Amino acid sequence: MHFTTLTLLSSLIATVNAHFQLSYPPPRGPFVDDSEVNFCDNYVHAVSNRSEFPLSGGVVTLNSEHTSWSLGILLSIVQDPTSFSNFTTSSGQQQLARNFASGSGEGQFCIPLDLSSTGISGVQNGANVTIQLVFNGGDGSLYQCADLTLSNSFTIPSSVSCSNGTSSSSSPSATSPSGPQSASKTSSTASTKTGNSASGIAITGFAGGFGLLLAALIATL
Ligand SMILES: [Cu+2]
Repeated sequence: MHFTTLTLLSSLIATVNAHFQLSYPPPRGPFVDDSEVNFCDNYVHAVSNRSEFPLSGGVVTLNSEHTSWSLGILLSIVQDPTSFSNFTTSSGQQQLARNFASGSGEGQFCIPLDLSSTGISGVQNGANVTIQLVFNGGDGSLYQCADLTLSNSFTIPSSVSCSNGTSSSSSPSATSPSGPQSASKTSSTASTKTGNSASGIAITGFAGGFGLLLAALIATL
């Protein structure tokens, strides 16, 4: 009985500790917590309504639910990338639009993503590309994807919240991904910012959900 209870509690804690959500550009589909350990949050095909994204001066925004994490951003120029192998270079390494770097803190983060400076062949005005965020907050690698059409005239909409944040770990240190593949490029020093808008809602929601689950569990003992 006690062992079972502990096991249940552990799995509950593991569930409510998850994860991260890509906010901008919009992901392939609505966030599915349990699927985020899979390729593209288990959305295996590119969407038909791609998002325009600036060739230079782009940003990615996300909500982190972990206090300490790493993030790298993979890029595919395949029209309908359906597997991790579509996000590799000709030599089989991860094709990185942004090198793995560490971040700290929960809540909203705004991360610069200047695709024009990646030097990846095929990254040009009008190109259809897909980015895949690889996030690890200590419970394994998590994945979300966004299908984009690149534009040299498009700018990030003002509705995308990339301000009112305080600078956090202004030059994230480069880390090696824990998987068998490793980053092949040198570290960049772009900063990440963290804000506090909206993050409280998500965290409160999770905490509340956990409390209810815990109460339900205790009631069954
Ligand atoms: Cu998590």
